[in-house]
Amino acid sequence: MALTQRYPGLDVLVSDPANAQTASRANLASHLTPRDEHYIRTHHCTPEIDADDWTVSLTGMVERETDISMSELRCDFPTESVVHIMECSGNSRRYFDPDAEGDQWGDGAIGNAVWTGTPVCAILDEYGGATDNGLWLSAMGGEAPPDKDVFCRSIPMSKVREDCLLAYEMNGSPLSAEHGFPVRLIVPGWFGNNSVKWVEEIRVMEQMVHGDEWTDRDGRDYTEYQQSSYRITPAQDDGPTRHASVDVFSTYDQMEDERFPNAYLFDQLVKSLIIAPADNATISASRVEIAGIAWAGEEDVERIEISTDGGESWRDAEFVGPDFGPYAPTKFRYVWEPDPGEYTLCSRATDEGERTQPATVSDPEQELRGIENDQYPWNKKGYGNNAYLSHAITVEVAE
Ligand SMILES: Nc1nc2c(c(=O)[nH]1)N[C@H]1C(S)=C(S)[C@@H](COP(=O)(O)O)O[C@H]1N2
Ligand SMILES: [Mo]
Repeated sequence: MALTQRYPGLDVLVSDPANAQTASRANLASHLTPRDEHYIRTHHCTPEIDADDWTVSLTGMVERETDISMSELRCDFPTESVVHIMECSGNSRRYFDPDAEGDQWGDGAIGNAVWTGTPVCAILDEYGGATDNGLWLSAMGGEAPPDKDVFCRSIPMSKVREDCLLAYEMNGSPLSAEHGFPVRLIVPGWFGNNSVKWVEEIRVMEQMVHGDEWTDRDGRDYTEYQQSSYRITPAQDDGPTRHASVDVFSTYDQMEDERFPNAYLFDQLVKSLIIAPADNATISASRVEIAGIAWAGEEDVERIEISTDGGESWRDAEFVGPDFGPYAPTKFRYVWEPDPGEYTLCSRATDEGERTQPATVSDPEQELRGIENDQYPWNKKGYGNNAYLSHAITVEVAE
C-alpha cells in the first residue's frame, strides 16, 4: 500500500525512501502525536523484517558478546517508557535562504510519542559491558543495502546510561515498519538522527566511529552519518572536521567551543511553535487563545513569550499541564484581545541555560558557527533552524 494511504496524516516529500512530515501543526496539539501523523525520515528503503528472526548483536568492550533475540529483549530485562518529542535536525530547512542541501522540510518533521522498550544500560550490566564516562555506544541500522553507507550513530556512554532505550513500541503499539520495526534506539531529548532504527548491532567503543577501520568496515562506510552528515558546516568549510571523541555533548555548547568548529547535532535546541490559531486564519472573536508547544532538548523550557507584532514587543505566555516528563513538549497559552487588522504572531522560548530562540537565519557569508546577534547560523545542510521569524504565522482579525 502506498505511503500516503497508510499515513493519511502525513505530507509525503519522497515516497521511496520514505520521507514525510506531519501535514498540519494541528496534528501536534494532542498530547501524543498519533503514530500515523508522526513524521518519517529514512535514508534507505524501509526493510521488511521478521521479528522472530531478528537479533541485536552486543559487541566491543563487553565481557560476553552476544546476540539478543526480540523475545529476550522483551522478557529478560526491565521495561521502561519515555515521552519524547523528536525533531529531525533538517526540520525547518525550507526557511534557509539561499536554500540548503536536502529535502525542503517545513515545520512538520517533528512528533511526540511515548516510546517503550529496554533500557540499554540493563543490557550492558547483564553482559559486563564497560560503561565508564568517555566511552561511546555505536548503534548500527540493519537496513542499508550492501553497497550503501550504514546508518550508524555513536552516543556518549553517559547519555546511554542515563536514559537510552531499545524501543519496540510507540504509543503502546508495535513500531510500524517505517518507524523502525522491530527495534530502534531512542535517545530522549536528542535530535532524531541519533535514534537509530532497525538496530542490528550495538558496540561499546573507546571512540566514536572514526578512522579507516570505520570508513571501510567490510567494504562499507559507517562514519558518513556521524562525521559528515549531521554537522553544522558553514558554506566556506570544505567539510566538517572529524573527531575521534568529544567531551561536550550539548549541541549549544559545542557551537560555542572553538575546539569543535562543526557542532554535532546531539541534543535538541530550544524551539517553539504556535499551533492555534492556524496560519492564515481569519478570526472574528475579540478574545483569542494563542496556544502552542515548546521544547529544549536536555534542558527545561524556562520561559515562553508571545509577540503579536512580528517580534517588536513580547508578553509572557503561561504554561499548561499536565507534565509528561523532561522530554515531553511544554504546552503554553496566551489570551489575546486584538483590534481588527493583520498580525504576525510569533513565539519565542528560552531554556534554563538562558538560551533564547534567535530572530532569523544568518546569511552564508557571515560564516557563523553558532547563534550570534539574534541569528541562527546558515549551514550547508540546513540543520537545526530554531529562528522564531521562520516559524511566525499571519492572521487576520475581522471587523
Ligand atoms: N537505520 C536508520 N535509522 C534512522 C534513520 C535512517 O535513515 N536509518 N534516520 C534517522 C533520522 S535522520 C531521523 S530524524 C529519525 C526519524 O525517525 P522516524 O522516522 O521514526 O520519525 O530516525 C533516525 N534513525
Ligand atoms: Mo533527521
